[in-house]
Amino acid sequence: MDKVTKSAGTSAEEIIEWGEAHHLETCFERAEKLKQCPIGETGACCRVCHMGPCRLVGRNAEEKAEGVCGASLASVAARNLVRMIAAGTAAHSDHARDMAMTLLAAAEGTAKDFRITDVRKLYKVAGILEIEFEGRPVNDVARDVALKFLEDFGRQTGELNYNKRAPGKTQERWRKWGVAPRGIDREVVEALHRTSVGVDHDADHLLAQGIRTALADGWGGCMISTDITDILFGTPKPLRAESSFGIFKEDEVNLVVHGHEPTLAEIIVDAASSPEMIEYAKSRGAKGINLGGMCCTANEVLMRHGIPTAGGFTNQELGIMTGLVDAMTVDVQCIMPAITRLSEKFHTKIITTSPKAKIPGAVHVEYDEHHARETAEKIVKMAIDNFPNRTSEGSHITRKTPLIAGFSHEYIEYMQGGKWRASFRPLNDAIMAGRIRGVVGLVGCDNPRVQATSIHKYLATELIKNDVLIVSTGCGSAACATAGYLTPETALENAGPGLREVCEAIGIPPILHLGACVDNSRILTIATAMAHEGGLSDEIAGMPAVGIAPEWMSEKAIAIGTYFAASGVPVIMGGESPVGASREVERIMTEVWFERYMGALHFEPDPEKILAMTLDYIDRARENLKLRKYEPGKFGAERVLMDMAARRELERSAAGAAHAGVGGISESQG
Ligand code: SF4
Ligand code: MSK
Repeated sequence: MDKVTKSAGTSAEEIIEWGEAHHLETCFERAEKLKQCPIGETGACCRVCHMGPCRLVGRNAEEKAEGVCGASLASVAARNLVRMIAAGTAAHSDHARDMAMTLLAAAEGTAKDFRITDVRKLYKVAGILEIEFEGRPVNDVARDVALKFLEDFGRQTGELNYNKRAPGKTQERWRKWGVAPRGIDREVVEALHRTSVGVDHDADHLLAQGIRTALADGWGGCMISTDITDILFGTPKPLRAESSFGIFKEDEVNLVVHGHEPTLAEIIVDAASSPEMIEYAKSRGAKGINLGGMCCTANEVLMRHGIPTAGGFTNQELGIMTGLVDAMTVDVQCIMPAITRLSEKFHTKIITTSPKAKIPGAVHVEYDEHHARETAEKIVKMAIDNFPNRTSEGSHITRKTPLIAGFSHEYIEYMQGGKWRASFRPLNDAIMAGRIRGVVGLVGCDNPRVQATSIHKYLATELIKNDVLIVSTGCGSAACATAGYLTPETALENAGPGLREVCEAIGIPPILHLGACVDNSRILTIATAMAHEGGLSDEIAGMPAVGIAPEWMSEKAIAIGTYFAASGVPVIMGGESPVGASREVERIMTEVWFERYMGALHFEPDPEKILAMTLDYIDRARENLKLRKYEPGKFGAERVLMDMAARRELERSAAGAAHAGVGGISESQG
């Protein structure tokens, strides 16, 4: 795919061009100026000790090259990958730890601004963790859940609590190959130990620890984080919202929440809508307060409150260049330090909030869960006070696109049968009948090294045309949102005949936005539910399902890709392979992992090849499961899907429907 423009987003590209005309540099120019080191890019550089860095290059490097210590290219490349997995796992899991600490503080009454919002989800989680909940005070149950989760971080032996959520056969594979994760911190520490100078030198053995660490991320850190966030702030259900740069308002205070952690952002949502704050904003000349999001903090508040999103990773500098952002709070992960330098050219205040992350040039307002409201109000006031400093500088883009987000595991189950018949049966049936060819998780970052968001858009378009249902998270969702793909109309216009029928019957888009990066855990539990439902594979492995992160850039994406591969999903990552220097490591991650787990981790820069590989994996899985051969427009017999009206009718007639915790699409509060 030619890189025609820097971004495939129309508004993004307009801002980039405006910035170039005004001599403002962004990641796009820096990516052009700063070429990747070809040795490091392919995993052939080792710098774990000071006899190096050793660059293992040259003809026949695989057979001959060795570092000063004698390390082979395979062990160097494997070590590099395992270190990426460890860092990605640490990022998600440290976030999860903070969520568990917040849940504990809320349950014990020391974090007075937080409470249990979704008691039903709390009870569901308590049930999985084998914690008694019937007849007990909610906060007691929440405290026990938080403590049980915290055990997962420091456990030395045994297995993570949530390993048992995976299908039995998936667990058996992990035990057979010795990769069932024990404790989250233990796996990260052991990965770092084994990849330090002079320890583990067997590529396959090293990569097995990579898998164990990544599984601690997926079935540990990510899943814990998703569940606690749902318990504290509510399990998402579909809502309408908006995306792109037109979400910023000329006459209101624009405050952006950026990063990954939802805790402070949730309280900011509340504070910004308080009458006192709105009155204060008016006293400073604004008509109101407009909250917007960026990256995954955006996804968190979008999923639960419909707060509009300005987009994903590569949009963060562009948002500032609209000239309309009065303040941007940043917590942790995927925050470009360049935003503080750029903000100096505008009036935007960058506010760091995490005790773990400071950026030179930013104002630091430290958050802790015991004083959340105080901190949130201080930040909202700072944004308001900065509104009068706004000048006419900026690109002032007004275009925005509608979207529907908020598809949790629970809602997807509900939408297939209502409260009383919630199940994954209709989805499995639709796959078996060939109406839906397969399912793809289209996830991960957007990246200035390619035409940003273009590969997400290309694959989304082609996959739904081929009757593939897409579930998306993170900046992949933002890419689809800003392109206008997260609406039911997209199914009518672009989806193949089978997928279109399913989407029309249920009233859903063909791309379901499941949340932030940590919410990839929702895909794991959905795949597990499909396995339990029957008719397809009885484990995650063997499903007509593929994971794709076409523009990934973060170490977290490598951890995510690896935990999907080890859970039984073939995964294709875009871009050049970070272990491309070693054929042996690539062989292990594809052939050996496929034999053991029926998952694989491929790296493929060509979007057309990614598409072909994906459809091939799906069709081969269908064949192995002896499902009807996929033919567009030709379907086998299947049960009739309940449409929204039929579902409502069923609920009306059922006793106790008033207590239903999920329902139809609601309007955003954003
Ligand atoms: Fe070089 Fe070995 Fe040190 Fe790596 S560990 S930098 S290969 S000497
Ligand atoms: S924010 S990890 S750029 S998806 Fe979750 Fe986006 Fe990738 Fe960060």
